[in-house]
Amino acid sequence: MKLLSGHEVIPVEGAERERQVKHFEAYAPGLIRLMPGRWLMHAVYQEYADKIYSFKYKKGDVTVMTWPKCGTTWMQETVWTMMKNPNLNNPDAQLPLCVRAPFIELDVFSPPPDPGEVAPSNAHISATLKRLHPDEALGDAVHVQYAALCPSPRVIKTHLPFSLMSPAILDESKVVYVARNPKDVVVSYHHHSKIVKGHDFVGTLEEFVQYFVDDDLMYGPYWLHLKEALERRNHPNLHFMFFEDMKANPLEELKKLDAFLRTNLSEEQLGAIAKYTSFEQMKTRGVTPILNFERSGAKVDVLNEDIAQKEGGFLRKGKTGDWKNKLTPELEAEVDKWIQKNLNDLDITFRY
Ligand code: PPS
Repeated sequence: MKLLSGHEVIPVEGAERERQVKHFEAYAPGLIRLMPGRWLMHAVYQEYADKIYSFKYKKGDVTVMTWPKCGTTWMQETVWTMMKNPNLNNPDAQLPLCVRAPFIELDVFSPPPDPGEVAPSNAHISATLKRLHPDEALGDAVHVQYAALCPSPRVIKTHLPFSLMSPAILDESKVVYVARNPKDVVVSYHHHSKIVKGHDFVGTLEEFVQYFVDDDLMYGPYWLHLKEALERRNHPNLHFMFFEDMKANPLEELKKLDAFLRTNLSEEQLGAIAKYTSFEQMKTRGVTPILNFERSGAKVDVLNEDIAQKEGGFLRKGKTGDWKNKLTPELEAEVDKWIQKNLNDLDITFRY
């Protein structure tokens, strides 16, 4: 099967599938590779891929694009606040993040249990859709449909690389791309894959690191994702930034974002937004990457609660350099070797 993006869909089979399902118990329904690129996705992605690729962006829309665990949620909240809540008094700020800033490929992680049905974890999105657009029949890609119906300017989240998104995205709208030190990414993604039932990772950190350096994690490969963004770095509608810079000096980064987004905020407003979007304040408000189930009161079972209680939830630590507490010297050497091999062709350096 060929996607509109030109990628060939190759089912993951045999020993590779067995290995993945042994370590990621939630991948039993099937995985696919998209060629070229070897992008790894849930098999169900092929049902949504063309809708995502054909999505019509409008002037003013901003997509926050990152590889998983590079700071999407932080930047979604920051960009949404700068654009829609600059004085921190918009009551819509209480709504779950994915209602305010749709996660365009979230259908892949919450497909309908049966045709015509809505996954319980999508109930709030379909309810919002029905409330705002009572005459609109619900389609099978609820999140794409919801994103399409949200009024512009929209803030949209994706972890997909440029090559799987509309080729017009940068000409018709803006993209904020966030890169993060891969050592912190692998530690954060390991935690995420254990707590989120959509992955259900049951292996060791050593095994997880091996998946990372072999480009075998969901949404992989990390370097190609980054490379596709760096190739577009000079496009005026792309803002490329680092998690580490945002952590070290949020006000400076917000000033750059302000110029990019043309939000024209004062230093005082930006300072207040930097505090409002700090790790501590976002954690207190319960702003999570996927859904605010706790706050919406929905009983949806997406987290392995015991692990989340013991080791932290979605907003785990929010630090730079936490890998130093997690990676053994052997694992660090393994990741360093992989970084050296791949950084050679890219004109960037990572802090920490
Ligand atoms: S996801 O699930 O892939 O969308 O995750 P993503 O949002 O991209 O990245 C999650 C990591 O970002 C941290 N985070 C923050 N750090 C600092 N400040 C703020 N405000 C903030 N918000 C989220 C989050 O804690 C994850 O990193 P780790 O290292 O696991 O704490």
